[in-house]
Amino acid sequence: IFLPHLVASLEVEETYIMVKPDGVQRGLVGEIISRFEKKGFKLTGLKLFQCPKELAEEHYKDLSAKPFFPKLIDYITSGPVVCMAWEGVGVVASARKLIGATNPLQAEPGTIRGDLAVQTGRNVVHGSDSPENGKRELALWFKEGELCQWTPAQAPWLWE
Ligand code: IDP
Ligand code: MG
Repeated sequence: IFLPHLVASLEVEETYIMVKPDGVQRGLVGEIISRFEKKGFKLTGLKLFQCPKELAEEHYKDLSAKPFFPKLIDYITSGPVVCMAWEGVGVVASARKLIGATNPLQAEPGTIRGDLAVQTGRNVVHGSDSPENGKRELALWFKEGELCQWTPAQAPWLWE
């Protein structure tokens, strides 16, 4: 049987991608999911979720000393977010490229932030910055049993 994608399984990474409350309110959920879907990464988890304050603080704990931290927590908890797990070889760095620079005015056209946002404090999407943080964040945002392992029908057309 022709399952060449299994050969690359050792290098497979996971990343936590989240449509932030502004992306949900602005009707950009489908557009944002579509960027990762069309690229060829594999969706392994997806839910609409109202984030509690404690979780937002834990997720962004490395930024807790920053002056904008309270506003960041208000922003992330201001409405539902869309939590996603995406899997693939090199998905962590590639997703960061698809997302673009933190400041949307500096993000390249063609990136999500470059195309769809104008302010750092309303930059519509989150993506993990390392494979380690990918694992850490997925464990924070998803419960046991919420992620789904499957083989896309297009596997042989994505992976040689
Ligand atoms: P990233 O999301 O591109 O990884 P980080 O530096 O990790 O950027 O910051 C996390 C989030 O905190 C940003 O996406 C943005 O929502 C918010 N943030 C970062 N810097 C600022 C700022 O200077 N003002 C307001 N919000 C900020
Ligand atoms: Mg970050």
